[in-house]
Amino acid sequence: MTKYLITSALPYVNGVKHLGNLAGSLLPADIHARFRRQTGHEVLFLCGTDEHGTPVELAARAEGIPVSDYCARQHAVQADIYRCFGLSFDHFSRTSGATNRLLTQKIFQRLDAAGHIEARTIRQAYSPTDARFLPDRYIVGTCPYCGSTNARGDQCESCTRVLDPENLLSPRSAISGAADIEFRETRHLFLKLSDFDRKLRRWIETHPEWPLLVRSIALKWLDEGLRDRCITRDLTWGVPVPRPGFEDKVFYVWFDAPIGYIAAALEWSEAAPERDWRAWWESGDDIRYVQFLAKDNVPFHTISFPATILGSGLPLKLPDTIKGFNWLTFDGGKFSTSGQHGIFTDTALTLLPADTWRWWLAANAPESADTDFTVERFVDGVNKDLADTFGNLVNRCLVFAVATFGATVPDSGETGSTEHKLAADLGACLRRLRGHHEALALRKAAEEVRVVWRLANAYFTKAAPWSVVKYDRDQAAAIVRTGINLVRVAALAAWPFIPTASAEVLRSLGEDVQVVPWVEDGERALASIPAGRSFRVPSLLFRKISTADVTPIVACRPPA
Ligand code: B3M
Ligand code: ZN
Repeated sequence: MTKYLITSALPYVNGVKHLGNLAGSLLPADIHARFRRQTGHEVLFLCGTDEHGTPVELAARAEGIPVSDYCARQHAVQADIYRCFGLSFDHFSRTSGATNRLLTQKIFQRLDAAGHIEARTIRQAYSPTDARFLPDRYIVGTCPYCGSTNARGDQCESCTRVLDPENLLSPRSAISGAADIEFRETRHLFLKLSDFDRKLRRWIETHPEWPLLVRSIALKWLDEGLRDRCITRDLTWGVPVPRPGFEDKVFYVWFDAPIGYIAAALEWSEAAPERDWRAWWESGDDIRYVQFLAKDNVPFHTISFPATILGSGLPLKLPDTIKGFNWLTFDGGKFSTSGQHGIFTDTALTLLPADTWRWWLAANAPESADTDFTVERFVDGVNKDLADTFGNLVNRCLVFAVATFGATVPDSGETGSTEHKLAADLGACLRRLRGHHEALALRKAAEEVRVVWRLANAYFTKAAPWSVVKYDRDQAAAIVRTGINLVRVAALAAWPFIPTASAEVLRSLGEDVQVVPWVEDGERALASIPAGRSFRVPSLLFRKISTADVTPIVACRPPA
């Protein structure tokens, strides 16, 4: 049976992430991992914090603590939040760990030995006041095209032109404001991406099934011609470059970050003797590797990381599928960590159960276009789906069952043609649901879960056991038995999306929640819970919420 290696893009360690980060990689990856486990596949689901880069270093400096302390603390904060969101990683790693450092250095040395690395001298902005070289985006100045005084060295946000820091008029340091910017020569190492042009194109062309978003971004990069990429930086925080003459430099964060996926598997493997990371990263057709990421990460995952792997000559897997996401916007604007705009994952958890957020974000995933989060749409959506449809189904079925027959599944009565028809409809629906999961179509999968819930509710309403019981108690018992089984199917279908609530329902029915099964045969599914089994009504799953439940937290949290 195929095994699934699943990774989500590694969130930067600086600052608690907002709902957009959850929606655009972490959550969809978790839903897929859960679906694959549910269908009996072996899964290795990996993630971790991306801990290098200038913003991380500056965040630590702003707090006046060592970067490593800052990272350790913020890693723990994020790990805890993701645990509360039910993200079922097999391992949540850190790119600043020793495993990733050693692996990154080894991969670099192999690239170097194979001739894919070239040293070049470039001119870089240096500020004597800051005593450091400044990355392009940390130089600000006046745009030579539109005159905006806040243009960054890499781009002017006012006129969107791509800039070179040397184009800026009156450049100054974004870190200190110092205007003593000079351009100094410095030696750097470049990964010769052009060496991989043909191989990458062939690889991407053999995957016509990839989402259009991902393919088009990757092919655009190839069509524009691959430019060699500088993979070193004049910084102290990062993976040290193991080459004479470059001792005072570290790798560019995007060089070591994706290697972090492999390092995560290594760490996972080292934690128990029966685990073997090679069985996941070095295997062939029995493993499918699926990556989840936001669209701005696509070039790194379709071009530079695959080039790194190919050039290393190591027998490591390239992804079989890359699922990219558009943006989740917030009230028509960008979610932003630095701009404090949006809802952050920690605050979200203090207000509503994780499943409430999970459901809406998955059901409205920014797949084919951006999704705009508004409080009204969110409240309306979760009330309709979770309180009125799923919660209502569970409650009305089980409350009526207990009140009429007691807290055991009644055994009298026979099911008939209505239930056969229901079983057939249910089976078709569950097969469609599997298809949507397999196609990584999140919204469609969520919509199919709604169909399961609606089918179940419609059956119960139409069968009306509360009327039938007045003249045919056995018939009412058969309806209730079917209803209880429908509640189970409704929870099973929803489990990848809302695992906490689903597990609560399954437990209340006396089901094992360690291994949550997948169901597809309608007849069998409706006869799964035997007569005589005791059950209970679970506590309220989803209360109705109002905009007042969400509004106070909007845009109120400072970046960590
Ligand atoms: N940390 C960017 C991001 O969070 C980056 C992803 C790394 S994946 C290897 O969007
Ligand atoms: Zn401009």
